[in-house]
Amino acid sequence: MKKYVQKNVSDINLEDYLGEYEGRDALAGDMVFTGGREKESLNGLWHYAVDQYETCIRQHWFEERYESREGFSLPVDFSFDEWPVMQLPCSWNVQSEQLFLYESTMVFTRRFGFIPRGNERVWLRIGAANHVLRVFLNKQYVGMHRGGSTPMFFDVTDLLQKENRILLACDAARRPEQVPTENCDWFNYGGVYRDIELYRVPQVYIKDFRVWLVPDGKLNKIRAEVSLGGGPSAETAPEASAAEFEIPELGIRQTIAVKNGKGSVTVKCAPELWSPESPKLYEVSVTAGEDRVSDTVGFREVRTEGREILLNGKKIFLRGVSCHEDSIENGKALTEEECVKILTDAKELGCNFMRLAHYPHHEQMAKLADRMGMLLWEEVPVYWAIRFARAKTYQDAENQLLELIRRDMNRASVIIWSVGNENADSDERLRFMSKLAAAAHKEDKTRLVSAACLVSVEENAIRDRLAAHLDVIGLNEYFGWYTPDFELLPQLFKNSDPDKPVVITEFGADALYGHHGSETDKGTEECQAYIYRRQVAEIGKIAYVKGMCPWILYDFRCPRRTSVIQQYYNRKGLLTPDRKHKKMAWSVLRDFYRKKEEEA
Ligand code: GCB
Repeated sequence: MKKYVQKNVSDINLEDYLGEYEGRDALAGDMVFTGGREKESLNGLWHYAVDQYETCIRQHWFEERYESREGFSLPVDFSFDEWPVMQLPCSWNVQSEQLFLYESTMVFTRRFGFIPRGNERVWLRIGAANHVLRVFLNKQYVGMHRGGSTPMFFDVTDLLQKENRILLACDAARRPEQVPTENCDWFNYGGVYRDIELYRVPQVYIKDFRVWLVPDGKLNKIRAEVSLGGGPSAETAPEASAAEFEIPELGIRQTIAVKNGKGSVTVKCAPELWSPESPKLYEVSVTAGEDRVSDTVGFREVRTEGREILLNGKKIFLRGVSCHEDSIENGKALTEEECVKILTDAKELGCNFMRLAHYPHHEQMAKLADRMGMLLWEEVPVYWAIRFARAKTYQDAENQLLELIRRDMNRASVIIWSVGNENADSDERLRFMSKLAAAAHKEDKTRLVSAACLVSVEENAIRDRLAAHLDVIGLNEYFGWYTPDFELLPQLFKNSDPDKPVVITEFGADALYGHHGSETDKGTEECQAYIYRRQVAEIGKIAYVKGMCPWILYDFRCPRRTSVIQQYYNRKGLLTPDRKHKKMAWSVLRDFYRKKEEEA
């Protein structure tokens, strides 16, 4: 009894109540390949409570200290099974008006049954929770995850019972030291907004499985790499010594020798190549000991040569558009239908390329893009004024980048990893982002690395020092809008002489659908369409510009945008936020892309 009374007192006087949870982060190194695996879903109705003061983690609610001791019963500040319920995954802001602007901690809990099958390990995978998630299972702290858009894995083998209680404390607070930092140009949706699942694997299991077309210009070799996890104890190297790699449609069945848990093979073959026009996919699988995983994979090569981007050895112009993960009804928790609609709209616009800004979108986007034929730029939220000097912020950014790369490594649609957006060119930022670019190159030698850079205003040129570390230079420019003098755009192109391809990663203008006026009236459809006309006319003339993805496909929620035209939406969309109505600029871009396609 005494212990608990004292604990209570220490709870309310403890300043560093988060300290005890540090050091148990789920990281990229904990990820487990899940393709083709059976899963047990924990999606569904969860009890929830708004917990603004984080009393749950201060007071250790997860310990469930409500039993009576020596005749006294202890008061508690929670009643898990009597809390209201919410369907997870979701963005909580769009579940009720009361929660719309809530940006702090929410606690979720549910019970679930589990039937152990003996010799197995069990991983809890949560697709994403914004921004920090702390996980508790059966009265124990399991671990935490930072980064609001990438998946996390926890080994819960030793904690699971027949009847279980899981508790999730999801902290949506914006903080200066986080990635992204506290200030950004999109809505900060809170929640556990991607799938919550359990995966059973054998004691020795396939931890990672990567398959790609070797990018040596020959288009005739597939490489597969496999790594194993587990083993009789964590210290011992995994036992399996061989794995079987198969692509039945290509007649490939190849044994991979596995040493110290790792193995790889390069197979000569002639796959039908994947492209946006012909998105051919193959079933691939690997078996090791008792474990088997599979995936559906396209084979294509992307590389640069001078100022060209080559897809399967052919020059390509990226006819793109940018997009946020944001919907009126569902916030960031887009349904599959919504994702299909995004890709369908982009196709109708004439796109072969999309920029998924400014953070990793749901993995189903890349899977659908593989199927539907769309090239993708994927990005980590190193956005604006990140704390570049802080070592832990770097670690967080790099971990998010590696989680993204490992998650989408087998997606043919993804051709570019972006390490950030619009960061001012300081020495600290150069150190931070060049290291990040090197980490992306080291992890994945089959794709291009880029970043959306700012125009050098002093020189009106493409001069970002980070460009030396990138394969493709992304450039955000807002001539006609934030930089009203349009004449500066042709000047900028003349002043620049990049030694690699440039993609115009943003340009655009706000317009409220149905609001009409003259070409110079800001906020009208005419003004937006005029800016698009001028932009495409200039961009179309520049030989080193190898692609573009204007800002943006749909209007999106944004707390910074308060004018009568905006009403808390960024109105630079080519379509309205309900995805129903096209603004006039839509056809300007569509016509330009049609012309580009004919020229190709
Ligand atoms: C930018 C940012 C983007 C903003 C956009 C705007 O340069 O990269 O996140 O939403 O401008 O509308 O100002």
